[in-house]
Amino acid sequence: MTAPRLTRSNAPRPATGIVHLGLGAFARAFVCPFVAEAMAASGGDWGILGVSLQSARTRDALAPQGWAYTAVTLGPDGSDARMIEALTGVLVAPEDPQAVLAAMADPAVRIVSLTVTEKGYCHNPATGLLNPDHPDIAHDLMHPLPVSAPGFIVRALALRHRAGLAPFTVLTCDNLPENGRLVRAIVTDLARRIDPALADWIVANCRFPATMVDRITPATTSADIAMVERLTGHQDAAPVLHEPFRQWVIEDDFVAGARPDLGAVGAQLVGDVTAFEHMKLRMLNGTHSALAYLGYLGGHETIADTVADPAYAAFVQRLWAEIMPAVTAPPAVRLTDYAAALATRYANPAIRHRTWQIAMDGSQKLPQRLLGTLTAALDAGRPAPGLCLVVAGWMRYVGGIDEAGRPIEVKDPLAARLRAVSDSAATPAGKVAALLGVTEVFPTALAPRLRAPVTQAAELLWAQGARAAVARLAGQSSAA
Ligand code: CS2
Repeated sequence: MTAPRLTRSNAPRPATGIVHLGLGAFARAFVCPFVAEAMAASGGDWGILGVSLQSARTRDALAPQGWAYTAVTLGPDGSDARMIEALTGVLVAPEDPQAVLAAMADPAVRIVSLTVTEKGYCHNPATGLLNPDHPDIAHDLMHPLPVSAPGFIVRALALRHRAGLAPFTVLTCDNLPENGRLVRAIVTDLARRIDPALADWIVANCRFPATMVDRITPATTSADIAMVERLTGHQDAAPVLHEPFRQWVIEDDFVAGARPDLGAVGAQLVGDVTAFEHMKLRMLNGTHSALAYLGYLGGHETIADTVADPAYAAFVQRLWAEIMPAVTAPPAVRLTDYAAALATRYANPAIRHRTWQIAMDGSQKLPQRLLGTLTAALDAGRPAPGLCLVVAGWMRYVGGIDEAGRPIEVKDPLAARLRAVSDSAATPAGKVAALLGVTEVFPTALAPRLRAPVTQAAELLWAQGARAAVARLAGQSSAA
C-alpha cells in the first residue's frame, strides 16, 4: 500500500514578506524553519516565496504538497521529522523572470534572502569583485529580464526606485567572507553599469546585513525519500535532512528594522558578524573542503566515513592547530571548544554528506576557506604543511583522475580550464606551478609564496597517495 502524499495543514498561510533566491536543500533546512518558528513565536507576515534560478524540480515536487515539506533532524541516536510550512509558493526564474521581478518589487516584500552558492554571485573569488565578463552578467547588462541573482536584485531594485518605494534588505546566507559587504559591492557595481543614479540610491537606502549560517545539510537522495516515508507515513517528494546543530548570526541592519523575530528562536542578532564568519569559514568549511578532497582521493565516500579513519581524524586535528592562530575568537567562544564540537558533528554517522558534494566548486571556495589562513600563517612565519597538503589535494582532484586511474566527475565552473592547466604539465611540481597561475583562485601576490611548500606536499601526495600523506602529516608513522 502506498502512503498518502504529504499535504499542507489547515493552519492559516502567512502572506509573503520574503523572496528567497536559490531554493536548495540548505534554504529549506535552515532559513525556512527559522522563519516559520519566528512567525510562530512572534507573528508577522514573513511567508517565503521561493525562487529557483535554474531547474523546475523543487517547484514540481512541492506544488502538489501545497509547498509543505518534511525536515528531518538526523542525530547520532535517532531522527525527528517536522512539517515546514513557511513557503507561500515557488517560482522558476527561467520560466517567468517577469513574475520573479514583480514579486521582488511588491512593497509587502521587505527582505530578499539568498542561498545561491559561491558561484551564484558571479564574482572573482580571489578579489571579491563582480566579474563583468561572466556570461550571466554580460546578459544581464544588456537585457531587462535577468538570469543571475545579482541581476534580479538590481532590476527589482530599479523597479522599486522608479515606483518610489523603499528598497528591500538583501540578506545573503552563503558561505562567503564578509558576505554582506561582498554582495553590496557586487550589486552596486552592477547597478552603476546600468544606471549610476540607481547605484547611488542603493548605497544610500538599501541594507546588506552580513550573516554566518551553519547547518550541515547533505543533498537528499532517493533512499532518503523512502526513509522519510517510512518515518512519517507520508510520501514527500522533496524532504530535507539535516544535523541537529544550527547557528545563525546576523548583523542587525535591516531596511526600516523590518525582519522576522529571529532572535526569539535562537538566531544571534549582533553588530558585527566578521569574527563568527571567519571562524566558521576557516575552521568548519576549510576542514570540510580538506576532508572532501583528501578523503575522496583516499577512497572515502562521506565525511563521517573519512573521520572514522584514524589517519584523517588525526589530520583534521592538525589542521585546526594550523588554522586557529589565524582566527580571532568571537565574544564568549573558545576556539578549542568550537573545534571539538566540529569533530563531533563530522562524526555523526546519520549524516551521509558525500565528499564529492563538498568537493564541488572548489575554485570558488578555496580562497575564503583556506588561502586566507595560509596567507596569515606565511606572514607570521608559521609553516602550514597540513594546509599545503589540502591545496595539493585540490590540485590532484581537479586533474580529474583518481589514485586508481578512474575519472573523477569534477563539478566546478572552471573545471575544463583547471583540467587543461593540470594536463599542461607532467610532474607534480609542474602541475603546482601551472595551477598557481589561475588568478581567480590564487592572488598574484600569494602564488609565488605557495610554490615551494605546495610542491613539497604535492610530491608526497603523488608519490604515496592521499591516505599515507595524511597519516604522515598527522604524525602517524604508518597509514595502516
Ligand atoms: C560544505 C557546506 O558543501 C560545502 O561546501 O562545506 O555546505 C557546509 O556543510 C555548511 O556550510 C555547514 O553549515
